[in-house]
Amino acid sequence: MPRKLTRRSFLTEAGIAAATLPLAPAIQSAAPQHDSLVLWYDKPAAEWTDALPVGNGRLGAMIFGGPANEQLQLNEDTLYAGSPYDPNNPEALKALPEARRLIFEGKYKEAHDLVGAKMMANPIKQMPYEPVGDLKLSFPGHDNATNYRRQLDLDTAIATVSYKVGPTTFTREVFVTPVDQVIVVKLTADTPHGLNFSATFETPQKATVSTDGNNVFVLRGVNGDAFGIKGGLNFEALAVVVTPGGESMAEDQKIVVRDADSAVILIAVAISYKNTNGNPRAIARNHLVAAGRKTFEQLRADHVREHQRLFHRVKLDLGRTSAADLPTDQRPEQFLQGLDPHLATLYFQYGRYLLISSSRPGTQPANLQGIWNHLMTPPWESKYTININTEMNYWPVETTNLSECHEPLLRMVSELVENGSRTARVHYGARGWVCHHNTDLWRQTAPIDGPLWGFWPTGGAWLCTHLWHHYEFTNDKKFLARAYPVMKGAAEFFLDTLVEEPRHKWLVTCPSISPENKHPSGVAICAGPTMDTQIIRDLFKQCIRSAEILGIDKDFSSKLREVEKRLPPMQIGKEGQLQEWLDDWDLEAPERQHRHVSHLYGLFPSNQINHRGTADLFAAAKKSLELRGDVGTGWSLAWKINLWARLRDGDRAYLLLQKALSPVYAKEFRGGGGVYRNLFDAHPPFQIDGNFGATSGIVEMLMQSHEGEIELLPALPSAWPNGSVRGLRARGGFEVDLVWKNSALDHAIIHSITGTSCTIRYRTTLIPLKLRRGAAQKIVL
Ligand code: FUC
Repeated sequence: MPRKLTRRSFLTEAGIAAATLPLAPAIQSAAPQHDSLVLWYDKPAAEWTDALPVGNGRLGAMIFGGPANEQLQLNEDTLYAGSPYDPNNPEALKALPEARRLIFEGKYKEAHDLVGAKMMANPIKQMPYEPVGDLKLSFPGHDNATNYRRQLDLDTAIATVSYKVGPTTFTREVFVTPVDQVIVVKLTADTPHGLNFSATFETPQKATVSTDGNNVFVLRGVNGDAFGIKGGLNFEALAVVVTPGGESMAEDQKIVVRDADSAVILIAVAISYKNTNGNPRAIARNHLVAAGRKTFEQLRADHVREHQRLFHRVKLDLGRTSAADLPTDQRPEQFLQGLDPHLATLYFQYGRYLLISSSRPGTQPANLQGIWNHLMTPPWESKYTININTEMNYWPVETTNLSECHEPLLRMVSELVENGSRTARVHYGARGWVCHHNTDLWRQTAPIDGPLWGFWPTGGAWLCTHLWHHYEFTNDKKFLARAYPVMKGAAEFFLDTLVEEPRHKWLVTCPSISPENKHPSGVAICAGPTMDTQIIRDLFKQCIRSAEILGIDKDFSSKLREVEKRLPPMQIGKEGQLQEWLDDWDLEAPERQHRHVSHLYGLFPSNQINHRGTADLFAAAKKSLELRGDVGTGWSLAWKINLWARLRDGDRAYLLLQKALSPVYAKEFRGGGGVYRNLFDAHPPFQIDGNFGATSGIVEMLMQSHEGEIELLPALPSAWPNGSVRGLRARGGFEVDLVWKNSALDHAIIHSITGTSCTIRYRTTLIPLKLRRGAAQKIVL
C-alpha cells in the first residue's frame, strides 16, 4: 500500500535516502576503454549538439559536463504547448469539388491557391514540443581541470564526467531510470569532504522555482500558448539534493553543498497530460519518494538491468582498429578514410540506444528530436512529421529486436482515429479517418503549413502499415485484432475519397502531393502521386490479409479487392525511371535532387518493388535513385542507405553511410546531412530520424525478410569483409545470427520464435526451413 505523504514526510523520506546511500569509489581512469560501446570526449560540450543524451522514454536530459559549470537540460515527453483544439476547417468541403476540377483540367496553380485559401487547418500550425528547464551546478575553483573525460556508455546507459582538480578526482554519473522514473545524478570527490557546489533550477517556461527545506527544488509551471491555442497543462519538477557527510543550505533560490564526500540528486517531473488526474504534484512527489527509498546502487543496478534487457539482444561486429580509441568527435573523419569500421557498429548501437531511451511502452513516440529539445520554438516544432520522419524513427524497431519500443507509435496510430474521423467528415464528407503530413501531442490530423507541404491525405495510412509490420514480426493475433479496426478505418476513408481521373479512369487521391516536391507547374498539388497509390495498395492488401487471418469481414475485403484493381499501376517514364507522378513529369521537375524520394516507398520501406518478381520496376527504381543523386539532408541520406541495400548494392549503401557520418562540425564540411559531435544526425539542424534510418539501413545491408523468405547478406559492402551479428529479427518471427568471412557467409543460425516456416536465401541458394517454436538451426554453406 503506498503511504499517504505530507510535505514533511516527503522531506524526511529524502533524509532516509541520505542515510542509506553508500559511497561508491570514484572512477579514476581517463584512458579510453577498449572494445566498448562508448561515446567519449576530452572536452566539455561547448554547444547543445556536443552534449550527451540520456533518457527513459519519458524523461530526457542532455549533459554538458563542464568542470566548473555543469548543465543538465531536461525534457518530459508530454510537455507540448497548447491544449486540446479543433483546427478543422468548415470551409474545406465546399471547395473540394472545385479543387478537383481545377486539377483534372491541369490548372495546378489555381488549385494550389484554392487549397491554400480554403482547405487548410486553422491554426495552420501545430503545437511545439517544449523543454522543462535546466539544472545547473557550479563548482568553484574547478576551472583548471586536468585528466578530463566525458562519456556516454551505451551498454549501461550512463553518462559520466571525470576530471582532476589538484589531487582530487571528481566524478559525475547521470542516468534516467525507466524503473523508478527519476533522473539520477551522483557527484563524488575522492578526498574526504572535497565536494563543494551550488545548484540552481532554471526554466524558460512560465513557472516559479522555489526551495523547500535545505535540499529540495520545486519548479511549478504551465505550458506555453502557441499559434492562438492557450496552454492547458501544468507541470511540476522536483529535485532533491542528498549529501552524506556534508551539509546543504538553501540560499536565495540556490542550494549550496559544502564539504561533502558525495551527493546524489534525484529529479522527478510530471505533467498534467492525461495520466495524472490533473495532479502532477502528487505524481512527481511519489516518484521522488519511492526512488529515495532505494540506495544509489540499487537505483543504478535496476536501471542497468532494465536497459540491458533490451540493449543486449543484438550484438554487431564489423571489425575494429585503433581509431576506435580516439575521442568520438575525431572518428567520423577516420571513418570517411576507411580507417574506423567500428564507428558503424557504434552508430548502429547508438540508434538502438536512442530508441530505447526515447520510446518505451507507455511513453510518447519519439518525435523529430526523440525527446531531446532545448528550444521553446524548435525547428518544425519538434513534433511528428509523418510524410517520412516519424516512420523512419521506427524503421529499426522490429529488425533490431526492440519490438516493445514500437508500442508508443502503434498506440498513437489508434489515438489519431478520433480527430482523424472528424477531419475526414469535415474536410472530405467521408467515413473512416485521415491524417495529413503532421501530428502533435494533441493528435491533430488536419492539413497544416500550406499546400506545398501539408495537403497530403496519406500520412495516417502510412502509419497503419506499422501496425501490420508489428504483426508480421511477432505473429501476435491479439494485437492484430485490436489493430484491424484502425486499419479498416483508414481504408474506408479512401473508399470514400478516391476519384476517377479522366484519362485512364484510374481511382486516385485528389488533391494530394508527392511529399513536398514541386512538379513542372511549380506547385506540388496534383492527383494520384505514385507514393499515395503505393501506400493505399499496401493498406488495402494488409487489411485483406488481416481480415483473412482473423476470419472476419469478407464483404469489406471484396470491396477493397475491387477498388485495388482500379488503382493506377506504377509507371516507367521516358528516362527509364519510376514515375513520381501520374504524368511523366520527372525530367521537368524543378528540383531534380529533391530530398524526398517518395515514389521509392515502393522499394523501401515497402516491398512492392523487389528483385524477385518485378524486374522492370526494380530497374526503374534504381534509375530514379541514380537521377536523384547522393546528396541530401540527414534523413534523406539515411533513406538512400536502405534503398541501395534493397537494390542489393552494398558498396553504394556504404557510400551513403559514409555521407551520413560526415562531421558537420569539420571546417571542410560541404553541406548536406551528417553528424554532430554527439553523433546526433544533422538534417541540419538536429533531427533524430537520420540516426534511426541509418541503423535500419545497416540491418538491410546484412539481412532482409519478405514473403516468407529471409535473405542473408543481400548487400554486404566490400568494406566489411569479416564480421558477425547476433539477434536481428526477421518477418515471420525469427531471430537471425550471422557470421561472414572473406565477404562470404560462413554460417547462420536461425531461431524460430513462433514456430513458422521460411525459406533462407543466400545469393542463388534457397533453403526451406521448418522449425518448431523455440528451435534453432545452423546453416553452413
Ligand atoms: C519535412 C522535410 C524536411 C524536414 C521536416 C521536419 O517537411 O521535408 O526536410 O525533415 O519534415
